[in-house]
Amino acid sequence: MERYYQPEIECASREQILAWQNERLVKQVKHVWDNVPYYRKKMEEKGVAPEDIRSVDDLHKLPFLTKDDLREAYPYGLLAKPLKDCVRIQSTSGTTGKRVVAFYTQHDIDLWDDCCARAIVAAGGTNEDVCHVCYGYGLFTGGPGLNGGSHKVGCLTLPMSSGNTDRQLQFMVDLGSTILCCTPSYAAYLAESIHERGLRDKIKLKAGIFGAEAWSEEMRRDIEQKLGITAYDIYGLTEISGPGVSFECSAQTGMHINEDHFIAEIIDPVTGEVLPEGSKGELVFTSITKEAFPLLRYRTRDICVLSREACPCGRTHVKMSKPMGRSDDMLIIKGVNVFPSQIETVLLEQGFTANYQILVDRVNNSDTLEVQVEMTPEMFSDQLSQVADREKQVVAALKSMLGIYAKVRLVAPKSIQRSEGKAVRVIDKRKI
Ligand code: DLL
Repeated sequence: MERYYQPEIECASREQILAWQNERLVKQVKHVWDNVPYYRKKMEEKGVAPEDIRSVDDLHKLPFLTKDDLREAYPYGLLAKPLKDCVRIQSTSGTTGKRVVAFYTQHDIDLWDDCCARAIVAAGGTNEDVCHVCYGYGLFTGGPGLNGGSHKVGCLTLPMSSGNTDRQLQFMVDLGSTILCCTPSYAAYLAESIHERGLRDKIKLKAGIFGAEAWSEEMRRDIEQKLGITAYDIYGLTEISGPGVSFECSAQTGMHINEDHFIAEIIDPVTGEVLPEGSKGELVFTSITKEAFPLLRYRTRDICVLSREACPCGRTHVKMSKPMGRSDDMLIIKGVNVFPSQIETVLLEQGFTANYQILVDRVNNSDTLEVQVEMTPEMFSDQLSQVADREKQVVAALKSMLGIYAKVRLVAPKSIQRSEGKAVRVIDKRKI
């Protein structure tokens, strides 16, 4: 059995990590200045030149990049290498506006594969594993990223892509998949289907690597228990490469950011001010090793906390908490900030599964919030009065978590559409 593991990098001292970051940052700023006129102009407007950036301490002097910049510069405006040196593009789904495209040289793909390999190893993966990848393949980074990582680890890789649940389950059983990679909502759906078909004893899964969308600790426990696996979180975004920017280890208390490739900062999402370590705020990344699409100080919109507490796994790279939601996902209902993840936590604590939908509307100039959640089959066979009592309990629990009233509708099992990729859980009719 071989383990693809790089303790000299992943467990390096803080001094060593900083030395890598300082050296690579200086080089990267020069590369961008020389090759990306769009960013050079932004630096000039801020009165900063490459000589001003001598170490990570100078990072705050650089201008931010946002998704709007990426859209404005679409498609080639932020490219830092000639097209002849690029071998791949990937793209965001474009659900919140014009698509964003990211470019990769072969070197960039190798580094990305490496980051995903680290995630698979941290989940216990070795060359004896059968890695079942049902993130979407194609423009979405999920499938290609985990596929590349799985190859590096030497797993037998099943490039399933998403959808066709019957075929997923057949291959899972026939080929003895041991590691499952998909979105947590699809994992929950697969778990439900395995249970219904009585396949639990026929599957050999031991670990899951789930990410690309927010999921709560309660949902983790639910999936772990239903599939009999350990479920690990993985985070990333197309702009910064894709999955594997950070990943969870056996401690399951946050995701190690691959600091030899990415420098993370936490800023106040309103003022842009850099916040001290341990503060909650918006995550900003600077990629220091990418060649084709090297973004400096990219604002992710993801809200989280960074921690440098020693990790029992021995890895020394900084950990980020699960994103507590995106600053642009946050709903403002009757003037109150509501994150969908808070609602999910309440529902799972109350014994429901993650099959729910949040409907927001405005009636007579006042915001309304309705949460529809599926009953489990056991709840569905309860007396009507018990269902009404349960509804009241959820209303009270939501009121206590959010501070506002939410109408709750318990709906029949299987009545909310299942997701094979990222789940659409919020319908905000105020925006339609
Ligand atoms: O979702 C990349 C990815 C693929 C990550 C597979 C993990 C696994 P995008 O489609 O560009 O890329 O979406 C990026 O998804 O800014 C977060 O808001 C959200 N996101 C990604 N991973 C997580 C996670 C991929 N583990 C956006 N928890 C990010 C919560 C996540 N949100």
